[in-house]
Amino acid sequence: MATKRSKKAPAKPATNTVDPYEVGPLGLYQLVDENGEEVNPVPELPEGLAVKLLEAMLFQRALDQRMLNLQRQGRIGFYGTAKGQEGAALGSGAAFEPQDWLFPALREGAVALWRGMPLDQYVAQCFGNSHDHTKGRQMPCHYSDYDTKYLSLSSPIATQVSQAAGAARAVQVKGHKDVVCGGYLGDGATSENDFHAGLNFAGVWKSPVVFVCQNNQWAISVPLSMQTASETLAVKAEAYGMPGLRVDGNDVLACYVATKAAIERARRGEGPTFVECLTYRLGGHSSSDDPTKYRDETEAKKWEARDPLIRHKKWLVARGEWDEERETDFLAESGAAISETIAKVEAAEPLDVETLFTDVWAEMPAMLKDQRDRYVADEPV
Ligand SMILES: Cc1ncc(C[n+]2csc(CCOP(=O)(O)OP(=O)(O)O)c2C)c(N)n1
Ligand SMILES: [Mg+2]
Repeated sequence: MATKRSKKAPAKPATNTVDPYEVGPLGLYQLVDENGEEVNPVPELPEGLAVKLLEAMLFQRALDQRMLNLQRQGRIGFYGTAKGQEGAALGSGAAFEPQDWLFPALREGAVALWRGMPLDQYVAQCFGNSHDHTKGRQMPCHYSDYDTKYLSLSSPIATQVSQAAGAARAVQVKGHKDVVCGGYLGDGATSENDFHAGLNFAGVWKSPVVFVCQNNQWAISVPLSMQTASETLAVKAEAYGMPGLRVDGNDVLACYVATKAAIERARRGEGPTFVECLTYRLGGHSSSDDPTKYRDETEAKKWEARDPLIRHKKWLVARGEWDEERETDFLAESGAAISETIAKVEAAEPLDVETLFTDVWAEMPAMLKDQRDRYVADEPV
């Protein structure tokens, strides 16, 4: 279990910090508590990372609200926010390196931006117009960016687990020693066949993969208590012959450090790890959902007090690395950048329907060519 330390003790070097692997699947690895105070020494972090993480979380919260507004105004068709889960998504996502391949679920769009996918592509994917480099072929929130090795979410839940496991095996077969794959999933996904198949396969092959489960305690209207009788989700990993880590998902630094440890282990050739980030979905499942129909809002209020943004901000303010003025400026700049991007992207032309016929085959088969030609000539297809 995590050990307590005096509030005033200075951050110690990495060697003196608690090892997330020692905390294990039944404990809860935590560095910073709800008051922004260190319960375990925060190891030395890359220069500027902690501030960058706060900025990314603030940016994502602002972006999510704007995108949800667009959906409410009928300007995009669907949206799923990460509200309350920014720490789990960004803390884990920031731990991967540019050469790693990520297979995200619904709430990791912030990680695509973190890895360098341009904001206009994020917004354009939700509009699905001619500015979208994925050509409107996916429903919103299915960002995909080859340059940053961030692959499109497949809507069937838990497919990310088997996809990441398969990609990690391919990495081994091809002998790409320095590459790790990351597969994201939710708590609900742990009841799917792909979860079993993916973890089993990765365990057997000791593949370089890290599974990150954002346990937000709800799978649309199904609570965690109806999802599993296991004590934790992390403990399930042991049955597949891999370690399971359980982390406070609203502690962005704990998520970063634990995921980093898992990635480094995989990179050393020591095999997969399953990381459960315990968090809470503060908003609805998606723009199609109203959580007040099935959950007690006092529960959500309790988790609002554990907001990952507030906690991390308190930690940074106490260290003199953040203040209200800086935040006001940052939010004003972010809001302006988001508005400018939305205006630019929304103005793009709709996609030409002819694009439906391209990029499916290396060489278009005669039957498809015929259908396209008849479509263009306005004849029955
Ligand atoms: C195989 C499959 N079954 C059902 C659905 C419908 N569905 C979409 S999201 C979801 C719940 C997902 O819950 P969880 O895995 O906890 O992820 P969260 O949305 O909470 O992040 C369900 C049942 C689906 N997309 N795929
Ligand atoms: Mg869930």
